[in-house]
Amino acid sequence: MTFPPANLPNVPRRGLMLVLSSPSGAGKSTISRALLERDADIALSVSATTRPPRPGEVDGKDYHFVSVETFQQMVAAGQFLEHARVFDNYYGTPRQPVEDTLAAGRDVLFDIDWQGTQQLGQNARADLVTVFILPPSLAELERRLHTRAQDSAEVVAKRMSKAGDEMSHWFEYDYILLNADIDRSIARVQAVLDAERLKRDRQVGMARFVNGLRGQ
Ligand SMILES: Nc1nc2c(ncn2[C@@H]2O[C@H](COP(=O)(O)OP(=O)(O)O)[C@@H](O)[C@H]2O)c(=O)[nH]1
Ligand SMILES: [Mg+2]
Repeated sequence: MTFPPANLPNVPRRGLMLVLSSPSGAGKSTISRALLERDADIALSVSATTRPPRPGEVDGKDYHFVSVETFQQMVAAGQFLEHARVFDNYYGTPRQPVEDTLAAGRDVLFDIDWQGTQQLGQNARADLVTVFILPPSLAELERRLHTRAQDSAEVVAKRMSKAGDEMSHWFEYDYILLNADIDRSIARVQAVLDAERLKRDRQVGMARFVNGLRGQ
């Protein structure tokens, strides 16, 4: 199913920044992928990372895979909107593509952790909508991490041990989603996005439109 934009194209609105965070394996990537496929008005922010690519990951699409040295140069040059160390690697959101997407009247989707979410919140709270995704149980989280089978047992164990820390930040998010049924979760994130697009403050062209309706 394809969802239409929130309002008429001739009623401009401010773009928003939709953040999805979760512990590894809660289903965030699946939800993001589905959202991007169904909705032409939102684009993914492709992060830079120093972690090596997993099998099947494409440079420039899943991540910009960079060396630690390049990452540090980008930090020094102010090229990141936010950046953080997660597990043993660095991750950061390149600034320019986000600004370009918002300027073009589209929304931006971020798959970032709680540290990055906090940093974005400091600079752009009004444009930020944050969703935290929780697994239905710890056993289910572990099962998903194992069946993904892209990481070694050691990496899975490490991610499990970090899940508790990550989940402790649920309280900092606008929306909390328990992902027990993937289709339902996708529909719910879409519902959040649709509702947020309709917020009055984002509809910067509405006063003019209503004046037109009233013949003024
Ligand atoms: N702060 C921040 N976190 C990021 C960024 N990109 C990815 N992350 C987070 O880093 C964590 C690890 O991501 P990844 O290595 O792809 O493994 P995943 O947990 O299986 O998705 C996830 O929580 C991501 O949301 C970024 O640009 N900034
Ligand atoms: Mg991910």
